[in-house]
Amino acid sequence: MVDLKDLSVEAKQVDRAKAVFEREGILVAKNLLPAEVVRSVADFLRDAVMEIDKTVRPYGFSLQDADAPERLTTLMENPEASISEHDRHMFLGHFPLEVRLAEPLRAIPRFLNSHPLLFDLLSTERLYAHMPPTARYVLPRCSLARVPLHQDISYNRHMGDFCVVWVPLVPIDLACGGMAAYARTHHAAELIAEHKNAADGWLAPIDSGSADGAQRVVLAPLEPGDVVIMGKRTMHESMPNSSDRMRLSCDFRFFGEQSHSTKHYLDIAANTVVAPAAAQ
Ligand SMILES: O=C(O)CCC(=O)C(=O)O
Ligand SMILES: [Fe+2]
Repeated sequence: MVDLKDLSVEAKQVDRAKAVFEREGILVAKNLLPAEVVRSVADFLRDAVMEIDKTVRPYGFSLQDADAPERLTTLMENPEASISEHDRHMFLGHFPLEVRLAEPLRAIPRFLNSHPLLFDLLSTERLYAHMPPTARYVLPRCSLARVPLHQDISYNRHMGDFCVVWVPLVPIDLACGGMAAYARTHHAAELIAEHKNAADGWLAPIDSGSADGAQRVVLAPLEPGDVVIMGKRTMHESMPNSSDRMRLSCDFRFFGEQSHSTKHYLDIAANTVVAPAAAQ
């Protein structure tokens, strides 16, 4: 049995953190992000949820209603409600592209660029981040909006080696779930059976039988300021939110100078988005 404690290291203990990351393929870096960085991103995303609510209201309800998850499900299953792809994606818990590209989210990569941890984990002197990052909201009592069991490599075949950094922006516990991940799966092959997105936009779940159940760790509790770092092959999935709180999180994919990407990425030190060669 792997326990959350086995994966957790104070962020300032960089050498210990690197040893855990290399051994387990999952690291919970405790107290990595300063409170003001987390707060600024959380406030920005909370305001963005209010904007999403404005798109929902013409359908006769609000994201703040107790039955909002059921109302959203009914709405999206109604063939007569013509909902654009943009809105559908947003109603499934994703923040829209303009939010994900906005400057306030860059506070997180900017801080990480000032801290030794990711440089050490990736053995690099320069840090890059895939653009855009992902940001998600999960409504209270919502079991939709869950990413099925996957490895990030299957969603990011355009990058060489990279690590995933998952950032909770609210306290995560067993009720307000974050993720569960499988330790020591970071050297596994890519396990996806078929590379085709389902109607909900996700790839079909990989078979949990590919890993030993005893290696599964529910990554809770976590405090704002803690981050989860995983390898590109580490198996993981979302947990439901059965609490009366909204879950807010964002996730980034970082790579170093020995790696590459054929899509847009952020050169963090230069604060510049680099476009793929063909698009320049
Ligand atoms: O936020 C989630 O529920 C899933 C996140 C995830 O799969 C990731 O950060 O790679
Ligand atoms: Fe993922």
